[in-house]
Amino acid sequence: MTLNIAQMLAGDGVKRETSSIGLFFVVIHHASSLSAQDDNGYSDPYVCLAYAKFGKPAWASRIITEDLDPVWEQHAVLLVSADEVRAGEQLSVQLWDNDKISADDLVGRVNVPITDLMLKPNEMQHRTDKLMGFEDADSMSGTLTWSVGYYEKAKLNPYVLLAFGAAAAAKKAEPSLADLPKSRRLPSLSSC
Ligand SMILES: [Ca+2]
Repeated sequence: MTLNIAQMLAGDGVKRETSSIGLFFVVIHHASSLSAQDDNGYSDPYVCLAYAKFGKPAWASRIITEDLDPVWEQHAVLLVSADEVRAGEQLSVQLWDNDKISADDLVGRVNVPITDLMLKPNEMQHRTDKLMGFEDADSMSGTLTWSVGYYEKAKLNPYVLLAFGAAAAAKKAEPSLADLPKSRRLPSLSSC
């Protein structure tokens, strides 16, 4: 699997991209023993990712029709900003049953505090979680197997910003920079 993180980020707004501190890379593998939400004894499950408290759904998987053990093997990227950390956000992985003529029904969800996921940056964790309902006390049938990793955003090198004429951004990245002698402000690009 080839990942082009820069390309994935390019689809999002520039403002969010610059205020982000990192990203979650999520792979939705499969679910097992889901509850049947339709009269035919099946569900038509799909997965949504969102921040639990304040976020709108940020990503949705494809819908798999009439399947209680669906396999997705789809990946998604969610940006993380300091706002989410300050708010004590949780990453919410929600399974829904698609319905054509009525509102979709919850099949189950997994909520994980993002600070827990940030404890081990830059590596993927493979996990299988029991599904919960809307309330933490509500148990739903089935499990979700997925992987998640927090990847820190690379810090911009202020010397490179200076070399490209972005003095204000360089000063923001490294406030002491303006005090350096001029000869030290123009390094070769090989110092990146
Ligand atoms: Ca359905």
